Amino acid sequence: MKSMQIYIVLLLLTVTALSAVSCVQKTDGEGEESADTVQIAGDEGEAAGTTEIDGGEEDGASQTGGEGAQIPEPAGPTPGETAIFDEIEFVWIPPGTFTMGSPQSEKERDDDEQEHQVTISQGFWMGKYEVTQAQWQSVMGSTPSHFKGAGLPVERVSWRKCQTFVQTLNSDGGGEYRLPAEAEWEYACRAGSTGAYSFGDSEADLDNYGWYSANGISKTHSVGEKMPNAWGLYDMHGNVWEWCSDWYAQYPDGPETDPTGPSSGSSRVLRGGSWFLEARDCRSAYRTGHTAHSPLTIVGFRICRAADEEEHAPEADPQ
Ligand SMILES: [Ca+2]
Ligand SMILES: [Ca+2]
Repeated sequence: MKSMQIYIVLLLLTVTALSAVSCVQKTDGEGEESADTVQIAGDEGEAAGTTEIDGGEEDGASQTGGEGAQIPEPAGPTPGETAIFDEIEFVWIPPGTFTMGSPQSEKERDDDEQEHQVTISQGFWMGKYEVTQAQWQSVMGSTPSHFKGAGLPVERVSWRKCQTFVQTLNSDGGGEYRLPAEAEWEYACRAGSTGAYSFGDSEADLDNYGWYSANGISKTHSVGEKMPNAWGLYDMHGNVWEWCSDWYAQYPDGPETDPTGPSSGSSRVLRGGSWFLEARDCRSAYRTGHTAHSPLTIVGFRICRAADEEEHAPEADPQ
């Protein structure tokens, strides 16, 4: 009986050892990723800890160590986890419910920021940075920006041109890209925060997080130079204003789930303020609209990518 137990233990050890070996071998395979493999630093010197994904294949299991996991999300990626799709770096935005808009007590708020509850039912990927001129050049083959520099955010791109950018990326079949809905933008900007800015209410601290009229010295700046928000998104306050997919209008009354704005309108939503604008225009809740065909040197964008099936957390009920 005892020898039988020893035999089973040995058998288990052998199986464990063999699966460990096969796991290591998988890591070497082109484009093949085992469930717990994280490819670190490709030849372009990408940030360590980034999950490299090609052609829409995703393992969704990059382990970042002991921290995180405030939200139990067994199946999907964790909030703030990053991944690269089509050479653009994204951050995972988890599903959740938040208060969109600003309270009456918020300094210098506008009337179009009525507070209402919004639920984002599906996690999604959002661009970690504003789309750069290098990325625009690579997809569109053009250099429309007024300020020149590969690492600068692209500007002088109309809402319609940004749709063409998204459609071009999608036509390559790598994934489902889109502009963020306005609610997704604010939800991601806040990253759980409730103050005027993602870092709190202090205008004085904005200098650490964004380029605006007081520190922007009348130009755009390379993406990612300031501090990110809690989910690792950069330049959500300032640098270039960012197009959202919605028509601009007053918010409807009452709570909403996955809102995408009205079905028609005369201008598209801009969010986050810019190098040209005052601090109040960089607030998380601040919103305005601009005509879809008109490019400006203060306006750029970032894109989102829909989650693959297996990335949805099981709690995220698609209505
Ligand atoms: Ca921005
Ligand atoms: Ca406004």
